[in-house]
Amino acid sequence: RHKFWETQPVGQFKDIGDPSLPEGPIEPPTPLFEVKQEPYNLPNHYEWITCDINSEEMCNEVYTLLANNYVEDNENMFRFNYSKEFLRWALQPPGYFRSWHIGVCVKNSKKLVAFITGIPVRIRVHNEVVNMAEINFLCVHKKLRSKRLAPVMIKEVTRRVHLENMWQAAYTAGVVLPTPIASCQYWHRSLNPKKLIDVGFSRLGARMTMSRTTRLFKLPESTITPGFRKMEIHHVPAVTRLLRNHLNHFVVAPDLDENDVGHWLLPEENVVDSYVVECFETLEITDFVSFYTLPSAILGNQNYSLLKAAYSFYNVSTKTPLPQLVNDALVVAKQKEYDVFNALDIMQNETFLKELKFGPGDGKLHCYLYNYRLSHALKPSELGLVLL
Ligand code: NHW
Ligand code: EN5
Repeated sequence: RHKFWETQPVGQFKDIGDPSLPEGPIEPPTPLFEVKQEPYNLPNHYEWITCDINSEEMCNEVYTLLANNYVEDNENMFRFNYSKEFLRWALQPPGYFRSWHIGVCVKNSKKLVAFITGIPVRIRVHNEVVNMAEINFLCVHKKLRSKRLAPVMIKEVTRRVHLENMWQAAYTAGVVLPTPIASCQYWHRSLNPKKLIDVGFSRLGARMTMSRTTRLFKLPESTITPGFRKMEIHHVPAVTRLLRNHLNHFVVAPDLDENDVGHWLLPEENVVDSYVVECFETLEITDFVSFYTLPSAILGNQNYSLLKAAYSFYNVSTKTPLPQLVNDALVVAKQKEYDVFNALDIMQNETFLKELKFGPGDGKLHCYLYNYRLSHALKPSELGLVLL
């Protein structure tokens, strides 16, 4: 069934539920000098490039490859449209390796036809913190599909991760592979229901009119939580303390320090938005909420070409009830003209999804670890990791 994945150190379907298999690394690290020193072979006429995402030209190439060839929904109506600013942010966290931004291009024309990336991350699994790579943006040009290029790309990124003495990875996908550590569901909260219905993202419910639907999803003009404000750099230590404490409650979660929080959570226009709740008297930070911006291209609609979507990122509530906090994020997203607010059923998100009128989507997101076995799959609520 899985000619490639059967050869890889990942949990295999046949091993599910086998109590004799220990939790932890599947293969031990090999001595660094034994890691293959040369890149894997590509088909004739193609070559590897290491992408400099800071170069305007290279960033454009990557942006265009993904805009035309990256992930679509099951009916090919929408395609993720990561912005260039987003890609720079996603690919250059503290300690990133340029060698993990890998392209394949045509030798003659230098046209980029495939891409895969890794970034370093510390991930805690139960009580153990492991240095891992987060793999994302695997993409093969539509015209080069089903030629077994993806396995070569995965082996090449694995080799380059090994060269940095890292032996585990985390990744997510909409497809089922051997074998998910958690299988999560997308939920969607309409902010602009008329547009969502017009473009086929959602449907008018049974016995619903457009005006009833608009009323159903109406939000207040402004946020209601006292002390709700945009996160600033001086909030980083407090947000880091809150977040580290919060992430301890999950079985798998990133281990973030102040540097990471500064990178991943300081607001950046049209990339990431974060809000803190500052106590009026003590100036203490009691809560925060964040979302990232990932529009989708609307394929083949006369009236609209882009769906503006916000995705719930990391949220922590200690004083403000989580539903109220996220409702304020919905209000902000609506003010900023997002069409939809998306969230997975991970962490404590189930405590607000129904109450805030999110509805289940038709997409799933499966989360995976490479070279690390878990004895049981997690419930989505046990997963504390959000990949972009
Ligand atoms: S998930 C998004 C992936 N990208 C897309 O869906 C974009 C649109 N699709 C494409 O570009 C987020 C192509 O269809 C792709 C496959 C490139 C997906 N993950 O070349 P072939 C990520 O970026 C397996 C992993 O002929 P193709 C996460 C498939 O099962 N494997 O197919 C990426 C089969 O293997 P099998 C996937 O359609 C994580 C083989 O590829 C996959 O032309 C990567 C077929 O290859 C997917 N999403 O290209 C793993 N989709 O065994 C990282 C298909 O079943 C692992 N396949 O025969 C960790 C590495 C680091 C370790 C460090 C220690
Ligand atoms: C790597 N980091 O399928 C990620 N999206 O539900 C890669 N559906 O938008 C993996 N099909 O349900 C990504 N509307 C895997 C996801 C790929 C994209 C995807 C799904 C997630 C999605 C929408 C549109 C469906 C269009 C037809 C959907 C229903 C919304 C409705 C709003 C009102 C309340 C009920 C739900």
